[in-house]
Amino acid sequence: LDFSSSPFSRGQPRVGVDRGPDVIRAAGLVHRLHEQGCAVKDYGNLTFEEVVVDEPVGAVKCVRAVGSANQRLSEAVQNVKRDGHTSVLLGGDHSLAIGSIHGHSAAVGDLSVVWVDAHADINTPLTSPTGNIHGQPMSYLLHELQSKIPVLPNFTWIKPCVSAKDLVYIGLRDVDPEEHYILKLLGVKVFSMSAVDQLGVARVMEETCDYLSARVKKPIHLSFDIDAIDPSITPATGTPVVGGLTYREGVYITEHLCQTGLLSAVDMVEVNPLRGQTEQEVQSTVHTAVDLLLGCFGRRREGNHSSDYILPEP
Ligand code: 5AB
Ligand code: MN
Ligand code: MN
Ligand code: MN
Repeated sequence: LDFSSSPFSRGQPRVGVDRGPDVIRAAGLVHRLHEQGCAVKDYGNLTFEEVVVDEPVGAVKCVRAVGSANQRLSEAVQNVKRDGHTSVLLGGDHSLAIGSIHGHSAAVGDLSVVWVDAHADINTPLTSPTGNIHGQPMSYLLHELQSKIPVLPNFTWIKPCVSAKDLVYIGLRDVDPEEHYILKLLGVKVFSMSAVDQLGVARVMEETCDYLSARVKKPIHLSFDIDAIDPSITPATGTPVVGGLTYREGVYITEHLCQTGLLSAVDMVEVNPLRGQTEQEVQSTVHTAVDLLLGCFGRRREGNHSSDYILPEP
């Protein structure tokens, strides 16, 4: 596994989400992955060009900064994938999925994307109610929306690289009307929180993987927004929404995707330590993010042991 972490927050207005990578590291992520037998290379935090003048373009905020940071990130992810490793992105806000998914696809070709989030993040620059790019990343990446995206400064390098049929959402419960229209128009597979309630998480994951591997088995990109989990467990995030996934449902999703053997890149985004009311709220959020990542890379709740373990003789 190779980490690209991106202390980047300009895809949304709240301070602190740029500190996500550092608090996730401080919780011992790399050490715990080592302990479970993963070879981990941590590239440290990417540094981004400072964009001083970044006036809104139409209603969209921080376009130039988001565009240039994601271009940098895309190159980093491409290098990781060309070296044959699994890419892990620690964010930062969810606008970083643009560079992460773009870079992943540029290196390996067609992908399946599993987007776990309270939100669909599929507003176009022209439908966005807030102008925040963390609510828009999927719109830049989908082939089917290409004709709806205006030319934006520092965004011209982005090539749409995901087909609507290769995208599955899990956990949605706060979808803008324009986003709902787009999801229906493109026929995107969505497991909202209602579907999770109805089917249970095990069936949701079975159907997700059946759906994605119906044609060919493509590498999976998991983009996990921590606000998918219920804010009673992960309150330290910028746009919490009640009624989310339980800790166990979240971990089950990661265990299941790990077992497909197809997990090729993972984003863990929107952890914002400054949004916790107490240290306990921050720790609960960060530890959940760590456990979700451990689940992606082999941790099982039944227990694990290495294949060369030998029982000690008396
Ligand atoms: B997040 C909203 N749909 O477009 C918008 O946290 C919220 O990455 C986006 O999922 C939330 O601004 C973005 C209202
Ligand atoms: Mn979200
Ligand atoms: Mn998101
Ligand atoms: Mn959020």
